[in-house]
Amino acid sequence: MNVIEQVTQPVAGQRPGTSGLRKKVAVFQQPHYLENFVQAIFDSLEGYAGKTLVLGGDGRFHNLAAVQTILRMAAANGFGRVLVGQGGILSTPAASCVIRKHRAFGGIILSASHNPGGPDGDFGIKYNTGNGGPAPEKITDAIYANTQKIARYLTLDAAEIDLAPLGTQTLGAMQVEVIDPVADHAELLATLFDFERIGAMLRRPGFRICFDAMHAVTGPYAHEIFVKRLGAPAASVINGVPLPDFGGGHPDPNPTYAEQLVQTMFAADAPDFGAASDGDGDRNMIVGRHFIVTPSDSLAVLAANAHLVPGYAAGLKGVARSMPTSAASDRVAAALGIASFETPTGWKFFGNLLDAGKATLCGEESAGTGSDHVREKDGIWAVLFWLNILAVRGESVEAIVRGHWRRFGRNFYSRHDYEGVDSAAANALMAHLRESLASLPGKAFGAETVASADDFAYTDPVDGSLSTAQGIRIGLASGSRVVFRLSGTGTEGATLRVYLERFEPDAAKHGVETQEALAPLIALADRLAGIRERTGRERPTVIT
Ligand code: VG1
Ligand code: CO
Repeated sequence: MNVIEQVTQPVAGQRPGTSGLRKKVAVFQQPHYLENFVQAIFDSLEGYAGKTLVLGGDGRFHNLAAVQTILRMAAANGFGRVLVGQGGILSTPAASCVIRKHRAFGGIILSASHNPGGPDGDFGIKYNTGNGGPAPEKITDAIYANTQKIARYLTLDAAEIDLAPLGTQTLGAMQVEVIDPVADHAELLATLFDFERIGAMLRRPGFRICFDAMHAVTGPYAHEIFVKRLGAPAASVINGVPLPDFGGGHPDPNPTYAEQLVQTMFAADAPDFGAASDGDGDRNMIVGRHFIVTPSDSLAVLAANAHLVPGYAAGLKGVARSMPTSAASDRVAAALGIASFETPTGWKFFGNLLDAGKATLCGEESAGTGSDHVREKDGIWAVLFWLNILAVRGESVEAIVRGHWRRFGRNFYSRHDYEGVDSAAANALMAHLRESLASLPGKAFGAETVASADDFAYTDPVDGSLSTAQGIRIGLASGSRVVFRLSGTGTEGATLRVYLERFEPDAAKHGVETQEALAPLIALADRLAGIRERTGRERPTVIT
């Protein structure tokens, strides 16, 4: 079988964002586009000859073609073995688990996560290192630099691999092992949670759950774990068949896009517990009967109840959250006497803290929670964590969250997204904020006074690396805050994210509706940044 050295030239715009490279499918289908990026990944690595690569994706349109391309390139570049999920499928947390368990050199995950799929949708690719986590900025910067000077890539003149049967095939000198995408992950999760107790709860007549896989990758994982292993009725999983276009939906588990789940959970005969996950299975949305749990609160509740869960009963080393995530988990960490960390947005920043044993739980306001069991956020893990807590405490989701607020106070929190905004207008808005930072402290806006204003910069406490320009933070004298960021995962125009947070210690005021509780902050954010004027939008596209 012949290795082909294909001449190519750089394509502009292959800089990885918050989580890998994401573009429209049509962009990825251009000649050499995917190949250039994959070769740029390999060229940024050293010492992989003869080693194992993990490969899989969320099953979206173009997944299968991309898997075949990458298999040929991995063989031509000298990998010894590829572990590929059956049918080209691996959820992001499962890929992380497989990399770690089989001590692979690294892995390539094909996903644009929560972005829509299909021929007109998005595709994505990212590289994870041997710890199972997303490549740190040092590597993504090197990949990007390689894409700008690439002149050739290596591939193989070979037939396609059959991804249906489990087992080993050869491709040139390389072995391709088609693996069960669910088995390793399910086995790991079973070591962390009390499956007996959760199973007993799920099989109890009268207790019902609804898990919405959104026609994305978690369908098979949910069937295996919730239905087969834990004994929940099959009807507990909805939209459980992965589809290349996610059934035309937007696989982002939030109150806007997970409409069917929200309707189910707010019906008169709603189940006791509801959840959803995203395209690649790393996010989670938790819903009680008539009650939505915000992701920031979810992280705090998991931390406060971790001692009830077998895998975490020995205690947490620390809790880490991304900067825009609410400080609710910090309050729990303080009460537990453990460290809390504030990192930039994106899971890659948690890797060092987890590897160094500084943090056990991590979370982001964007519906991502995870732990040191893998190096990615993990949707099914978060659902099992909640189910374990429910099984032990025997209370409703709502009662647990309200009790949490009474004990720790409530961090009212919301994120307002303005999607598909004109890029120039969004950049101008951010530039204007950056320019005004120095003049803001001391300024009064109605009842609020600005106490601090900066552009978040993060020095990694483990390797000392510095990441700058990670979001504008406006801290108010009252303790409330507003954060502005531009999304790094979109493929069309810009998405402005405005994060709003206010702490309320008084339990008598915890029942106020969130948007109402945050109304003065919402108005302040608009005055500070000129959102409506600059974007031409009267209101956000999505509120979470
Ligand atoms: C978003 C979220 C961020 C998350 C990232 C990847 O990034 O805000 O918290 O880590 O998506 O999640 P951004 O740059 O668009 O704000 V996933 O599930 O799409 O891989
Ligand atoms: Co995701």
